[in-house]
Amino acid sequence: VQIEKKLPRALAENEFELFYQPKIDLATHALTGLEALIRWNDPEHGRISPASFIPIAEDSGFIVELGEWVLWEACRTNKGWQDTGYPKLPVSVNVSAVQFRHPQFVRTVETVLEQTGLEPQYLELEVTESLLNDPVLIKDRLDSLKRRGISLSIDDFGTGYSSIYYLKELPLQVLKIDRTFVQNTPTSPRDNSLLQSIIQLGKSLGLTVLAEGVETKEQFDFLRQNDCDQIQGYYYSRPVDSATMGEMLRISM
Ligand code: G
Ligand code: G
Ligand code: MN
Ligand code: NA
Repeated sequence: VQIEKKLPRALAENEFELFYQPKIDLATHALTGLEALIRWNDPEHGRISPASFIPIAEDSGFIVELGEWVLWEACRTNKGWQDTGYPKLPVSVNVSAVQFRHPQFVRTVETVLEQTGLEPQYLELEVTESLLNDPVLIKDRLDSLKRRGISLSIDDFGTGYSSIYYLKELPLQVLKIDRTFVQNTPTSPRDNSLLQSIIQLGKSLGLTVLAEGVETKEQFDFLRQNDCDQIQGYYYSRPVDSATMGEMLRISM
């Protein structure tokens, strides 16, 4: 109740900020993209994790407005980096199911791209498996985003409930393996073979496979040896603020 009431004012007062975490190609070690992750700088309590306020914003419906702000901010910032002359990379934005189901969602995405001037291939949307249980609505919407050139990822893969049928039928490009499947590799043989199977599943479906939560060199090497395409995780970089991200882009040239 407390947080729910504070969210709209926090947005008006500019208390939200986007951090960015790089995605890395396993074969070349090159930067392949950035994930935008929201942070709340509360003047009273300091930095509050999205894990504690996103579910509240989803319940109250405020996520629609907050999610729109995230889209604007991520696209505007990415366009700014491109205009500075930094390498052009896609930025990915997490989209909650409530936000994705909103009738104006596709229109909002189009408006943001038009107004910021960011080309659609530089925006990627991350949706979770829970969304896939509404296949009719979802397929239409994913199709129209795909037609516009926006890339779509399935986030936290393995933690929700997904039907292989929908993974096959829906226009998705990237499968992001949840970090719980990575954390015990390569020391747990059981987890190793599970992770190998998920990578193979993703590849069989023609998807780019990214492993989340990679923290060690051993995990990195294991994933590379097992055909995973990309990683994200503390091993390469924590999520960083936009100034730090800009600096990482600059030195990557
Ligand atoms: O960044 P972090 O480690 O703390 O993220 C915690 C959770 O919050 C993750 O599940 C992440 O997907 C989610 N999250 C972060 N930023 C956003 C956002 O902009 N929109 C939505 N819907 N979820 C986000
Ligand atoms: O749900 P989603 O995958 O969007 O959320 C990403 C979350 O994972 C963010 O909270 C981010 O801070 C966190 N994260 C990113 N890299 C690592 C990592 O290497 N280890 C752990 N434990 N968390 C990570
Ligand atoms: Mn994500
Ligand atoms: Na995830």
